[in-house]
Amino acid sequence: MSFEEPQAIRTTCPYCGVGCGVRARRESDGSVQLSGDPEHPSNFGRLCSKGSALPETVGLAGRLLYPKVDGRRMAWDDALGAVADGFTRAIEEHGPDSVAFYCSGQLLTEDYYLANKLMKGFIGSANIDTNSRLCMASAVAGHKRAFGADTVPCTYEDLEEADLVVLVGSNLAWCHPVIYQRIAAAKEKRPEMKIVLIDPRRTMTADIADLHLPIRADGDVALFTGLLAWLDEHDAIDRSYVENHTEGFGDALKAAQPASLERIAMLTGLNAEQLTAFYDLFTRIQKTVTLFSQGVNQSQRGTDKVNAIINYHLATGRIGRPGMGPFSITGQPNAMGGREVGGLANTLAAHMELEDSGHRDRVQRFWHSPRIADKPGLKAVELFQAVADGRIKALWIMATNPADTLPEADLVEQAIKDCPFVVVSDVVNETDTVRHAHVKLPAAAWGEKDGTVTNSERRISRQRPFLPMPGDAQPDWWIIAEVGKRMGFEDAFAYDGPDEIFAEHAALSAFENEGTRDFDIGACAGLDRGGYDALQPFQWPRPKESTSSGQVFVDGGFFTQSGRGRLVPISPSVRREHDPAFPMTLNTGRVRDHWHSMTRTGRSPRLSQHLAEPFVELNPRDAARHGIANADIVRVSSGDGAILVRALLTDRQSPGSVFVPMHWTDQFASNARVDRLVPAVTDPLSGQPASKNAAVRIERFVATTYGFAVLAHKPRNLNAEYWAIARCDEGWRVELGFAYPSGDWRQLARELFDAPAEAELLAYEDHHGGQQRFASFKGSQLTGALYLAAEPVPVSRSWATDQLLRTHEERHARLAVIAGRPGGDVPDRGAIVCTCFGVGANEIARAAAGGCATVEAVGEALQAGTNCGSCRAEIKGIIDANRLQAAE
Ligand SMILES: Nc1nc2c(c(=O)[nH]1)N[C@H]1C(S)=C(S)[C@@H](COP(=O)(O)OP(=O)(O)OC[C@H]3O[C@@H](n4cnc5c(=O)[nH]c(N)nc54)[C@H](O)[C@@H]3O)O[C@H]1N2
Ligand SMILES: Nc1nc2c(c(=O)[nH]1)N[C@H]1C(S)=C(S)[C@@H](COP(=O)(O)OP(=O)(O)OC[C@H]3O[C@@H](n4cnc5c(=O)[nH]c(N)nc54)[C@H](O)[C@@H]3O)O[C@H]1N2
Ligand code: SF4
Ligand SMILES: [Mo]
Repeated sequence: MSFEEPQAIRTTCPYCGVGCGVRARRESDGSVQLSGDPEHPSNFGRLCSKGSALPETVGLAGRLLYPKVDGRRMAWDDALGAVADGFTRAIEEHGPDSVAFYCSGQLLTEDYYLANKLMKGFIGSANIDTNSRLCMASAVAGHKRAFGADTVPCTYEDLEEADLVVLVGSNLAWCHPVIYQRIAAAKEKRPEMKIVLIDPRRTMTADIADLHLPIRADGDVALFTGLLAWLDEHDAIDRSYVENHTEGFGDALKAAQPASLERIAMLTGLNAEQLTAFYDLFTRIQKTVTLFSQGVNQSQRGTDKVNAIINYHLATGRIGRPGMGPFSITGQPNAMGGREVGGLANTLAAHMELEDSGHRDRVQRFWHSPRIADKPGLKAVELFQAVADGRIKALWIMATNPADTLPEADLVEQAIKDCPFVVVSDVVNETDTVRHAHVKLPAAAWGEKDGTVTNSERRISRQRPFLPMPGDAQPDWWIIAEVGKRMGFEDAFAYDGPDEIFAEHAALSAFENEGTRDFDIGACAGLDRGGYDALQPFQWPRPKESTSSGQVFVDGGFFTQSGRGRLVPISPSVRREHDPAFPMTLNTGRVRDHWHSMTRTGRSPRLSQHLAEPFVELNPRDAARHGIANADIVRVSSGDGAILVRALLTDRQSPGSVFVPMHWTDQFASNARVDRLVPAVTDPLSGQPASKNAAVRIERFVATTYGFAVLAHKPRNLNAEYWAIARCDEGWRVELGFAYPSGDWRQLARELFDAPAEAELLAYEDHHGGQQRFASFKGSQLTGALYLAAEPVPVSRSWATDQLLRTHEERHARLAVIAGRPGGDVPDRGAIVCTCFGVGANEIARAAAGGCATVEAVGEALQAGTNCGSCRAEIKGIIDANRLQAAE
């Protein structure tokens, strides 16, 4: 997938926090060519399935192209005036705390800096929070407690150098695939390297793990306080490091008691062998990195989990040295940049503290601002509660989709609907949030926008445009600056480009710093447009006139008052009791090929093939107890609501717990927004919601009829209790479930196919088996096929979607579409595993049965897994399953 690159633009992938460098170019026919940037130090040319499919997501269909006020297209000047007026009026009538911004780690640093400057320095409220509250807030709070600053101590090289990598609450294989691949490659080179995975589910990441601990939800605090006690008992504490560089060790150790293996086993759901296996590895192996993600942060005790991890790293001195440290991996492309500019309601720009009057004074002097917020603002969950109860009169949402992704999503959506003035800046025309905005502002999208992002390892990289801005779209920084100017702050928001904002941000990081604050990129303070355009990826800190290596905490050097790293006393947690009416634990998260609310990945046929509908993963034992079979539709309900999703039975899932992905919204399914079920329980320190441990019950949804359709055009309406829609090549695929026997299936087919009454429908009806099938053609082209059955429709999805790509000249070819199964000469690919080359599970299984015993061999035979490599773990799973089958 490489291409001649002389005119390619070097930019950064807009998805995850790995921050891969990308080379992209727009061809004369408008198509986009793209490959990994071999020179970018985060990925050295690699890309995952999502990064590789970026060209499929940059089309203009569905884009928000013009400003709209109350549904009417407006000129920018009018729309910006409406926003400034709306906010100014609310502030005049109800004070600065009656307005709020809700931002996102998908904004660029420059956008984020300005939003924060406008709210905290000029409006004078700290009611600006971001989706990073749902993502990184516990890590931030934990870092501050331990280090006195929000410093991430590790780099990707540390992961490669480590002899032991502990992955906690991270599905790295799917969520940070390129880091996963870097670790997998390091392990292949040094097979003695050990990997431990701590996750209630046996995810694809377990593929590289030497030890998987299927911990009970939120058992982590007990596991890690137990580790601290064990290290003490086994003389594995680095006494001299503890003495010279830390404080609080004694109290932390005391709080960890009692820490008998029996007790830890009871609290974690693990057995003594599993515990000792892990504790023993950690005791023996010095060079250890603990990488953690949302299984840690998104918890009622998320901050405690973070500190329990940092505690054992401090106690063993395994921090600030190559191959060692606690590593909070970031989710969004610019989660880190958002923290740097003080995007959270309780922080100030450049890693300064809102609650420190000296810091407030300094920032105000630097900004020459008329005022500065003097108390922390509302954190995301509280912020939307304040919207709900009418305290917030004007709300501006930028680059995030809270109606889908905040807990108690139905209440959040209602609050947005009821808010007197809502502005949404987005790149798409219709999301579950955008649909309620009074003012819709079209933002420039990835590929069009220009600025910087900071990845998980504190590396700042440029995003550069290679596409023109379509319609009236404008970059977020420009939109914010124009509103700032119209609110009366002309001078403070007069910028000619993102380069000027970045230089100001860099200057603030160095302003009166003198080494007292971790975040210092003073070396960039004097950057001009040329320097900004040429900026190479670099790691902070990078103070002025320094040759800093970008390393932190070498020999201590923490940012606490004493300069010591602080161990925090944490007691092993007590299990939360669940309501007997909702006996199952709901765990939520991500899949390999979708991104959040799917506004981008949902446009890609390639990415939509891997998992094409919302699902619940459940253990076969739980399924049997509830009379649920594979592919049944399941109702998952909590005290807050209910959703309908497809059953996926797997022993990767522990009994008693189910997993539902966060991705499906009202745009893609009838009723699958999982945050509808998640209660607004938050960590008391960080305010981060506990998105991974809700109490639910499951039951089989009794469908009288199931349907599956492939369609050349997106249907206008879908009327079924259950539906889910996904892109496929040259069309759409739809899953259906009906609670009531409908009358007229033929009519339904016509509506779905958008076929006029006179158009011929090919039909097949088997009343005994309850099967009905319809197809319609335009010339030799299939326009729609609908398969209905009394049970989940047994038609190969990949085969059926392929029919949209074929011509069907002969009548028998058309009848084959109705027959709904591949002809003898066309093998069925099965569910698509390798999205880059469209290789299905059946093809891989056949290759495995035919003698391909390794992922490499399958790659040679089918190309599968040879581009981005994101599917390699799944290919290995199929090879292993084939081996087991052969052995039986
Ligand atoms: N494909 C894809 N990649 C993404 C994203 C995406 O949407 N799609 N989003 C990006 C973003 S913003 C983020 S924040 C990251 C998130 O990346 P991850 O945190 O890796 O992803 P999640 O699937 O949210 O959750 C990780 C794991 O936590 C486990 N877990 C749940 N409860 C517990 C627990 O109590 N203890 C432990 N130890 N583990 C638990 C879950 O079973 C799950 O496998 O991914 C980023 N990358
Ligand atoms: N149950 C549950 N809930 C979760 C999570 C979970 O694991 N479980 N994870 C949480 C986490 S970690 C996160 S990060 C959040 C993510 O949740 P969200 O941020 O709400 O999800 P996205 O779909 O990424 O929303 C981004 C929006 O910004 C728009 N957009 C994209 N680029 C731009 C741009 O350049 N400018 C503007 N103005 N708009 C743009 C997109 O079209 C989209 O509408 O979800 C959280 N919610
Ligand atoms: S790992 Fe994939 S999604 Fe993440 S930055 Fe790299 S290419 Fe993008
Ligand atoms: Mo996130």
